[in-house]
Amino acid sequence: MKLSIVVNATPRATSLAADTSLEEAMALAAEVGFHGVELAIKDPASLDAASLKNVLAARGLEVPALGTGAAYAEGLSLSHPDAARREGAVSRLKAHVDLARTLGAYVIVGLIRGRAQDGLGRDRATECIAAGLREVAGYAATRGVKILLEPINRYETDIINTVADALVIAEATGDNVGLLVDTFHMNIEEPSITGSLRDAASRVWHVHVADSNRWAPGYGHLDFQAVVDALDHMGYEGYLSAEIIHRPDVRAAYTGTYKHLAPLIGLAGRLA
Ligand code: LER
Ligand code: MN
Repeated sequence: MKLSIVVNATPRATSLAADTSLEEAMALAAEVGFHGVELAIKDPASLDAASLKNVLAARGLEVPALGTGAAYAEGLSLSHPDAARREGAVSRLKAHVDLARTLGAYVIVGLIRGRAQDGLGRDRATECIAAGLREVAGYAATRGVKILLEPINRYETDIINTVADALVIAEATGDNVGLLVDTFHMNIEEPSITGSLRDAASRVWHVHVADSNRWAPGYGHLDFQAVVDALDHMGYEGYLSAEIIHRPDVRAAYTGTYKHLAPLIGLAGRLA
């Protein structure tokens, strides 16, 4: 397994990353020992893929995944009551796929799926999410890109809250649609975090790590040894990607994540 941390590739795309320049975040991630940075992006059109790739290579960092949730705040979602906004979400996701192809990354479908309570209700919202995902997955398949559907806890959205919910939709929408599981959401929604991981094993392609309070691993009461053991047992070789509140400060969030997780995945602690 490898370690990454979410960074803002466009300003304030997510509050669960440092509010610094991309350059500063990449420098700190490389210094601390992360293998990659997961990029939270508002609109990929504002990024120059080729120069981004060069900067990442110079730092020795991979990009496991692109985060797309900022589009929801712009009024774009796969389950928006307005068809034009749904199409806008699909177009935005296709732009992410184009960038993901250049960077060798997954594309995340998290909050961009929307909320049933935004107007369509559960059944119609589910249909629209599945239709949008199918279209994006088809576009992505011809470009060798994979999509990640993320179950998100009930306080952030009212649709696709559990690993089982996401698995049904992923299996119905494409061979290149897998799951991003997030320990913070699983701690709220799953009866057993390790049991749910095992149930979805073959489609768990990416993992967000945050402790029970959404601070860095080690600051709350989640058992990351048990999570890593379950992932190991499944043969998971992907990333543990920290999507966390950066408290008490940015450096502590980075170093705390690394110090807590590196020994669990057999990395010689660079910061020890
Ligand atoms: C996105 O990965 C996520 O986990 C959401 O909680 C962000 O709002
Ligand atoms: Mn997440």
